[in-house]
Amino acid sequence: MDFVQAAPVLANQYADDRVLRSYLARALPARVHDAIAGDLDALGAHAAHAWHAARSRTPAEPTLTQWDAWGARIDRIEITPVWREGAAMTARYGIVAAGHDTTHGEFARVDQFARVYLYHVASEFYTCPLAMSDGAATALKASGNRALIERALPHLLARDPALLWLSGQWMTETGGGSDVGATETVARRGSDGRWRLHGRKWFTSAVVGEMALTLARPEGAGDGTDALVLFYVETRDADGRWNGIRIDRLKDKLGTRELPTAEIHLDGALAEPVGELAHGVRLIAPVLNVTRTWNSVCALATMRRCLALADDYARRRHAFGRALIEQPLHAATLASMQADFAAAFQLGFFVAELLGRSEAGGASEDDRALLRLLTPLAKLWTGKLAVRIASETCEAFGGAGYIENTGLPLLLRDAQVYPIWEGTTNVLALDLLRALTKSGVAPMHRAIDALLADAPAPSAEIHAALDAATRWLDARHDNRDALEAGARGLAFTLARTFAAALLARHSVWAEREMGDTHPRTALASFLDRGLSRLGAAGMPAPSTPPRARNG
Ligand code: MFK
Repeated sequence: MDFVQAAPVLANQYADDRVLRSYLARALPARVHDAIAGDLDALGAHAAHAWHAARSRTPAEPTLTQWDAWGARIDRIEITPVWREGAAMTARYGIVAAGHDTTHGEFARVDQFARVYLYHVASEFYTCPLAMSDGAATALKASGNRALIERALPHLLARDPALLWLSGQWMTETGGGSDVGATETVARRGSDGRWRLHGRKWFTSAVVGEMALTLARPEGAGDGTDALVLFYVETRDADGRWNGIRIDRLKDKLGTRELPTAEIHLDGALAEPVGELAHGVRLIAPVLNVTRTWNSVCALATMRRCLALADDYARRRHAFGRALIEQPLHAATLASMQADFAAAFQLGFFVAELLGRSEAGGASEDDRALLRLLTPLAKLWTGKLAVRIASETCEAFGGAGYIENTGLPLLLRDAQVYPIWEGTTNVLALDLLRALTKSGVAPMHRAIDALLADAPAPSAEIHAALDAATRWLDARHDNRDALEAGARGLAFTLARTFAAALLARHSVWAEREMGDTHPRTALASFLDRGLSRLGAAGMPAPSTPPRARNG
């Protein structure tokens, strides 16, 4: 008989996830934990079932039909079977609604992001429009626009699939991906007093949504970011026809191929300003910060999926006379991936805690400053880490990791979106500098002092890394080019340092309350690789542009 290798098996992804369960046991009061555990268990079972179901069918992709048989422009998008289940799953488990539900007070966001984390991979990136819907709900609330709040929020936060709306966030244009100030879409106000939008949006994820928030420049307004206005658009009119929107094509992407990301033209789309007729980026910032937190949590979900598969496989696969997990080098490789994940998990969910506390009105000034500082840090670090862990996971399966229908290459391709979506690593490192100009690094010092109060062992190393980052910043405070050139190294150092402090605090709790030494082991492995990344990837800024070779 030819040998046939057994495939990896996923267990219930809630029951089997020590890091998630241990975190929730510490972070949530028992009453909240008990209230949500049933839903988390069901989502964990769904995650395992969906993984195995996906391996036994041909992958599906959305399709666009632009014309009907008679030549009428219809722009109909057929979504995939998993996406067709998305509204029911979202409504049933409150994947968006839970974050805005006041029942659990400041813990609403931890509750919600635990759901997002368990649902994400199984959803086949249905979480992307959910992230934007959550961002839109958050931005509309912040705008105080009563009419739009009353119109859209009952749909965005619906727990009935028939009422649920998805929202897009249309920012990216051909001339402005990161540089949103280069937006060319024009807003014209007609004699009827209504605004209509004209222009091309180049990356509109979730064009199948019922609404979108988008930026446009009123005709005659000046250049740059400040003149942009935030508009609310409903994608279809009362008869179900497109609202002055043409779908040019669906993107041919490296990954996230179940997600219908489109290029569109706005050709007189009726729109309503969300707030003042300027400062649109400031008004859309709540969307950015919420979707960046979704990005972090979804990156964590991919890491966890990779580790669950690699760990299971390492127990099934034998080579050189023993299971892979018994091979010291393979075990050490998996352990270091697990340690990075355990630290990043603490950071991603700490941001969720801060967001929930801030929205419930219980945040201190330091909490708000930390939320602003840690949101880009968590996003940029988890994005990069997900790609590295997905790549290592493919390698941990040897040749099988390179074979499409194992599902493993998909994890790697999909992971590559995390460092790109919602701001690249560099954009986020620069956003960290923007946030530091407001609060400085002092809130991080105070928070780390508090986190380490009970965790004496690694505290010197963590304090030393934060002090070095502070000195690095002080030495460059009047040299913008040097600050920008080293912003990545600074960002990775601060992310790793804060995550280490969070993991240190958690490890003390886990050992004392649960007799669980796993977090302490993870922390030791994480610290082994050092916290500082100052100077890494910080290429000096050229003082003059490099000269063309033959020029
Ligand atoms: C499954 C995972 C879920 C993920 C969902 C994925 C959906 C995917 C769809 C997309 O990828 S959508 C496109 C994402 N695009 C970006 O993220 C844009 C990247 N560019 C930036 O983030 C720039 O930093 C930004 C456009 C926000 C700002 O650039 P500017 O033109 O240099 O703006 P400026 O003048 O610094 O800031 C304007 C105002 O916004 C300032 O406020 P004030 O007017 O009060 O001074 C800033 O402080 C404020 N601001 C900017 N970023 C902020 C912010 N405020 C709070 N938080 C921030 N992050």
